Amino acid sequence: MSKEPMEWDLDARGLKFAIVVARFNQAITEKLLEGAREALEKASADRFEVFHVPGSFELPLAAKMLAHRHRYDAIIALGAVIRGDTPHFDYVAGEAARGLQQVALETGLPIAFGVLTTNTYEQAEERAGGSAGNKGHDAAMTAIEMARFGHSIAKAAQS
Ligand code: INI
Repeated sequence: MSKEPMEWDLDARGLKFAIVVARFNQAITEKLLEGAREALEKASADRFEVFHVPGSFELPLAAKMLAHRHRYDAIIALGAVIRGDTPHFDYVAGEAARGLQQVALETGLPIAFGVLTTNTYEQAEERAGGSAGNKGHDAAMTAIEMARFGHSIAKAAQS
């Protein structure tokens, strides 16, 4: 597995985003949000709006509701599912991943998966602005890249 940092040099001018954040494990998810905000601001995103939901399990429905507003070029979903916290880790993590992908495929709107799924709280901290970077930032950069991809395809179809 590559440990190389991904190369990010993206321009988000003219693009609009929704960020949907789970409040469960809020100390972690607010750091993911901070990383996502920083990435969008640095890339000069036109606008982004932040929405909160109770937990990661609620992210897919929230993403679907937001997708149906037709106001965004991409959605960034942020959450933290920690195995130590729950015997239903696999359901919450699995349904969040499956549901978000399903909404993206059904609506055609890019949805970046910024949901940490870790064994321990410490591992989540490492990935939320600690030694392993900030996965909220990475999810935002993925959302920018996929939003641009969508626009480039639309442009190519016109020419
Ligand atoms: N939600 C999370 O985002 N992370 C978790 O680790 C978690 N645990 O441990 O249970 C969690 N549970 C709540 C779940 O997302 C729903 O909000 C809840 O089941 C109500 O639908």
